[in-house]
This record gives sequence, C-alpha cells and structure tokens, in this order.
Amino acid sequence: MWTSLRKLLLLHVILVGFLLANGTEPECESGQFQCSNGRCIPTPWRCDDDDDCSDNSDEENCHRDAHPEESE
Ligand SMILES: [Ca+2]
Repeated sequence: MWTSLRKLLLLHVILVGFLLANGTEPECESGQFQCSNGRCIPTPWRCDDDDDCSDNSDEENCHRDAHPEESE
C-alpha cells in the first residue's frame, strides 16, 4: 500500500514537471520563428507578406529587397 502510494506520487511529480516544462517555456523549435505573441511559425513564413502571427510581428523588421517586381 505504501509503495503504491509512492509510485502514484512519483508519477504525479513527473506529470506536473512535464506540464510545467512545456507550459512555462513557449520557445519555438529550431527552424521556427517566434512571434511577439509567442506563437511559433515556420521560418520561411517570415517576411512573406502574409500575417501569420496574427499580430504582424513576422512581417516586421523585414528587409524588403525580395520583391524587385513591385513598383514603388
Ligand atoms: Ca508571414
């Protein structure tokens, strides 16, 4: 009885630790860009003239040299 309780407690600690590790650090994986609102998008989506972050942060600080066909 005591051992099963300890097992349950250990499982609980592992589960909570897992959830905390995932919940408190919203870092993006490699190859992803993190928006100002914490959302992760694939890096190629950055500076593609499409608001993927919903706050347009992926379209900020872009060097607009990639569209030579656009008329000024
Ligand atoms: Ca975009």
